Amino acid sequence: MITGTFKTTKSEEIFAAAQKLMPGGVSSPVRAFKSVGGQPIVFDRVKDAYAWDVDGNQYIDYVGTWGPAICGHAHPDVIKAIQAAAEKGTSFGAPCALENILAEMVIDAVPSVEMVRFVNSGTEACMAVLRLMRAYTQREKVIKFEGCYHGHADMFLVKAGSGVATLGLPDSPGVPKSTTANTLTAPYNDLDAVRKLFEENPGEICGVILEPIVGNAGFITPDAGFLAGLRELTTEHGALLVFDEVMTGFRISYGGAQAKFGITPDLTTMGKVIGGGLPVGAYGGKREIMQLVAPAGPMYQAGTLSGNPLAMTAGIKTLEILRQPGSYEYLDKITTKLINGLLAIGKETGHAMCGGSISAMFGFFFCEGPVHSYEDAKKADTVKFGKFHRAMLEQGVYLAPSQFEAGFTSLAHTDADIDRTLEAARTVLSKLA
Ligand code: HOZ
Repeated sequence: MITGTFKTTKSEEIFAAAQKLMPGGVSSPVRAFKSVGGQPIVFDRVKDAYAWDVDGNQYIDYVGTWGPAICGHAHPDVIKAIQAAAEKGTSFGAPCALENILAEMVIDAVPSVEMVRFVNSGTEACMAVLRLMRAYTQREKVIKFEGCYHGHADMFLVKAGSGVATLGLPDSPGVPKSTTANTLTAPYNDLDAVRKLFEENPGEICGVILEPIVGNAGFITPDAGFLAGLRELTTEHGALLVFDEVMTGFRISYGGAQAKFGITPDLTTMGKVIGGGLPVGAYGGKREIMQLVAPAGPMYQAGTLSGNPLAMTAGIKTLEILRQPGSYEYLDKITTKLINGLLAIGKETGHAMCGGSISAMFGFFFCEGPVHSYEDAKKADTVKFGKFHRAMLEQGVYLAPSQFEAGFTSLAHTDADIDRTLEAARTVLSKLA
């Protein structure tokens, strides 16, 4: 816990300079803290469940570099493996055996994946998967859900979550109308809306893509029967079901949300955890569909750094750690303790709060709830969230700087860390107006 005066002088200096050099002073919008007020904290280093800023403040970190750090930051086994791999060169641009190892691990773990293609980010994976959906079905329209975020490719910047929601942006300028004309949207958890879209566009929809648990509009879970209903509807209409598991893959369970819920999509996108903190994305699915990807088939997609040996190494080591018995039980235990504790304190201190967790992913809103959709999430008190966020920071707890982002725990978070976080929350919530 930060004691004494919370000083952020160096962070402020560095961020002021950054704003002259980079748009908004950042490399990715949510980091700028625009929706929570105050200046962003400039990080110096991270280790286990903690981050240290350039002023020397220490935080318990629930962002975990936006998901990859599920084993804890700078896990010694991951670092050692990356160092050894770096001795052999940082990029090959040629096949390497490490790709086979990670591919086998992903195929073994994720029910829908029979073949996989590695890329460099979740955005790339989703961009490619949509091309593949269209190539396979020879149909152009796609259904996505309001508040779901599938990276920043043009076709997906329609009612998107994450930074788009955080900044309250309309769909982005620069995206041609013609590019999004084929992107149809429905409210999350609304099967009737999806059914209607299929009826209104017979034989034209290539598939449905969604976050099986939403993490980019805050944390929103699928209602009972929603995923199964989508599986039925897509099959009935000859369309594909795609789970964007960039956040949930290897986080909700070793087989992702699809293993947890027992619903197998046709294709899956992944990122974050499978790169162990280095830039990796992937898409995979049924062999018959994946065989369309070049050079096996005609659907073109490529990448200079794809399958990079350092990134493959970090991913392999991370998955090796995660598959140790007890990992997910532990993650579930501490995350449940965190969210239950937080909601209980909210109640005791008179704040309307709702939220939940599954495995190592959690979220909460300042509203009565329940939150089933992006529309519901938008009704939460974001001003209060901003105040809570800043005050928690001053207590040494680093939460995602947006109401519209899920939180993440790791194997490195201890019971004592959760206790300290709840103690901080009590201090903050009992004073918060
Ligand atoms: N799109 C990420 C969260 N959903 C934010 C990434 C970042 O700012 O690093």
